[in-house]
Amino acid sequence: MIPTPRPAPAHRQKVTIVTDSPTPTKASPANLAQSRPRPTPPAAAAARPAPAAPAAAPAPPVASAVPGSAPVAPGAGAATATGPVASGAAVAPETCTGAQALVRSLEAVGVDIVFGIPGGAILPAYDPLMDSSKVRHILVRHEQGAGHAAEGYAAATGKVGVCMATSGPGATNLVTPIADAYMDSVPIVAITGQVPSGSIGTDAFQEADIRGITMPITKHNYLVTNPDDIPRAISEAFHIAGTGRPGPVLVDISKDALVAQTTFRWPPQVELPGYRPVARPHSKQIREASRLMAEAKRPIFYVGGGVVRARASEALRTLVELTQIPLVTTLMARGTVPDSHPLHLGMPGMHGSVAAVTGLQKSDLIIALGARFDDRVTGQLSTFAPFAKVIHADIDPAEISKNRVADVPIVGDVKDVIVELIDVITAEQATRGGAVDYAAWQQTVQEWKSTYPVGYTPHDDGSISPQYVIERIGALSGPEATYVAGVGQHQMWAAQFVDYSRPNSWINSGGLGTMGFAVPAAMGAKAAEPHRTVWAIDGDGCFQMTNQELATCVINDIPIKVAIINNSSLGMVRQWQTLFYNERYSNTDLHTSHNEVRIPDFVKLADAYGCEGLRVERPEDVDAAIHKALEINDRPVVIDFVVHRDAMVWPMVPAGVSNDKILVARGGAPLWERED
Ligand SMILES: Cc1ncc(C[n+]2csc(CCOP(=O)(O)OP(=O)(O)O)c2C)c(N)n1
Ligand SMILES: [Mg+2]
Repeated sequence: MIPTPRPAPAHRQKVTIVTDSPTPTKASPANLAQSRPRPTPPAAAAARPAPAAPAAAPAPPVASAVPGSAPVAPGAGAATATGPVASGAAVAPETCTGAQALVRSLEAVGVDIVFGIPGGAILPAYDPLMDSSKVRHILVRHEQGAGHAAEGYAAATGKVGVCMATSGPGATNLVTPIADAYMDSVPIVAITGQVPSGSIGTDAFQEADIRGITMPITKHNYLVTNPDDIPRAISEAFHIAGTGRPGPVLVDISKDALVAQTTFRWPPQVELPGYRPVARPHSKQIREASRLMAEAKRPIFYVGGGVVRARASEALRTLVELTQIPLVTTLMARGTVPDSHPLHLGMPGMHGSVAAVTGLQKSDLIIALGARFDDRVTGQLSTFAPFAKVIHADIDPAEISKNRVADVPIVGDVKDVIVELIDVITAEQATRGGAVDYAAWQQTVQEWKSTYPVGYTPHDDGSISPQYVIERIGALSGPEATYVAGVGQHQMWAAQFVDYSRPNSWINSGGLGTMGFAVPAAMGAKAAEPHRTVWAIDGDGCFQMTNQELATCVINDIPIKVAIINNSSLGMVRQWQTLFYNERYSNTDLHTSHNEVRIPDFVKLADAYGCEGLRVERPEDVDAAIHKALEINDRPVVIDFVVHRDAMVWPMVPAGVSNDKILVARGGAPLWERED
């Protein structure tokens, strides 16, 4: 049976709240965008449009709470279904500027680091920021760096990351990281200055309708023009970003609101009547899921990034032990269950392991936990896992049955889902007198795993295999390190050849695939967790997009380690040209290492920034360079690993093709049993 995919629902979990935005004076496209109705998710109580909030919210004497949510520690709980609401101690009302109210609000929600760059419209906020003893501002070199750093901070800790920029170009430079955070459900709050409210809609200097621009790529966004609204907007923004399905929230504040006098009151009254992100999983659905698991002969856990965001890894490991069902972890979920676990089949998808891809493909029951049936996982959707029934658990109802119809949909925090499954299955096992026996299936997947391990063939010309470099970085740095990747071949190798066993130890740009993610995101992760070794495993192409943040790292004492996997080309694109464009290498040559041409010379560049720069060109020197990098902790280290430029990422399912057609090498498909 091949399931028919349903059309995608309108949109995922979003919040619509109207603030006291001024009436635009001009019908510019931007203004029209601002007033366009937002798509409403289907049947999602969490995303029902909320009524307009009053212009100025009266301050209650105690912490207000969003209905259905419980207060938790400030800044904490990115993935909890309930989360921080107007957290922080109540303070006596005090007269101050809107800018001071902003800084006090950030302090009150527990912000410790803001990544940003000042400019005209946000300038008033930077003055009181200088006096804050709680909020450390890290001056980046490009706003994109601020946004990815906020993402790295959030992904490493689970807390909400914060970035700040001025209006116009400052704000538009944040668009890529905001989109990135939206795709990967990363909780960040972006604060931008806006031109004075009286000038909005006039094409004023550095005016851009950033609220309109980011409407489709934020979970929610605000334009605040009344200083009295600043504490509420900040409080709500952090709550929305960090609860339910996490995501980015933008708070755009007009300059006059920052400059004007207000009375700062904390906690503010939160006005989110339509936002109820928590749904406890339905017990009937849990029982139904457990029944399908007991009946299945070839079940498999399809574990996605939602499990990481929900901090559900421990619970998941218990569920896996209890059921003895094999599992796969997606690109976003690496580390949720140790790669070394015998039931772990690896990563599914376009560059997944044969066992993981085929495990899903041949299963009769997929238990999807915090995963979204992304096209990179399913391949050609109509031929994906044709024999499987689907249990799909996700906190965002819009994800369920979006790409693949779920037989048992479960809306809820995936941690609750897992815990409740454990309870029900434990009780069932007690009644039945033991676990369901999946021995035949376990043996089958083990055979795939041992016959087709993810591996590579070293080149025999004395050059370095990129996979070897990454394997050694992982082996010598260990599971407590954090590994952040750019986008391209090196990203896939970093997902394949480092052994992950800790959730949050692997940070990458999965959904958007943003080149330039690694250096700034590693900076954010290291600033958040200075005690950890943080590697940016980057491509020579990606590195050239955001390496300016090495200056930020040097000046702010954020000693990340960068491994440039230098194949002198836009390797992933080149790989496609090799395979699908007759080896016609149109515009993929970067001239960063081959034929002794080094534009730029990464070692000199590292040196110019004040980093330690090293170059490695022979396999026998790889370990020594990694050891040296691990010993240097007073400045960033950049290693230019010059690798073979024709190495390719395998296995591969070509785009748009059935996962049955997985290739382990060029022209090489696995040899299946005849009946398969
Ligand atoms: C901002 C952006 N532009 C373009 C692309 C398309 N793209 C995907 S991978 C890739 C090549 C990356 O080159 P490099 O960083 O050297 O990594 P490699 O594949 O060589 O390891 C390109 C251009 C992208 N993902 N992001
Ligand atoms: Mg490259």
